Amino acid sequence: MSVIVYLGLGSNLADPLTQLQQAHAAIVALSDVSEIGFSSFYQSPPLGPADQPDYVNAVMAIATTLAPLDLLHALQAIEQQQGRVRNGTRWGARTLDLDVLLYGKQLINLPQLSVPHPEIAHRAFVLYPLQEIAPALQLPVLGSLENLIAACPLAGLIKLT
Ligand code: ROI
Repeated sequence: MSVIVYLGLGSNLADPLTQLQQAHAAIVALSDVSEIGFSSFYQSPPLGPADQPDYVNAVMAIATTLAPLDLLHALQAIEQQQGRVRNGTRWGARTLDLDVLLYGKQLINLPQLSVPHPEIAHRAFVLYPLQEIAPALQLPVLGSLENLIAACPLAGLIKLT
């Protein structure tokens, strides 16, 4: 059985737009994953510590038969391939961040993985790209994307052309 999964992509180092384009290609190339949609690219100031470059973000929809942790591990391998260093700095700059935002209607609470992503409701750089590819989306527990967007200011988010 395949499940519809939404992924968040983000980067603010080493040519962020290229990082996301490469990550997009690497995700498409995963076995047991097929692409359903990919948003525009968006730029935004860093949420959290301000002493780092602006981010580029996008959201992708896939259909997959991978179990949640198998998908997470595949995404972490792509992060590693693209030179991500996990140096323990929380909320620091990164070459590539791949997040499982939603996994069907499932609620997942594991040490390695919380779905829906715990911060999703407060992140313009996730909600607005998501709206582009899934405007009628209903999120488990959190309700309609439309209502989440209405309560989430753009916070400097701009769509890149
Ligand atoms: N800020 C923005 N704008 N975009 C991100 O992807 C992002 N990712 C993060 C933190 C550091 C919270 N800030 C971010 O992990």
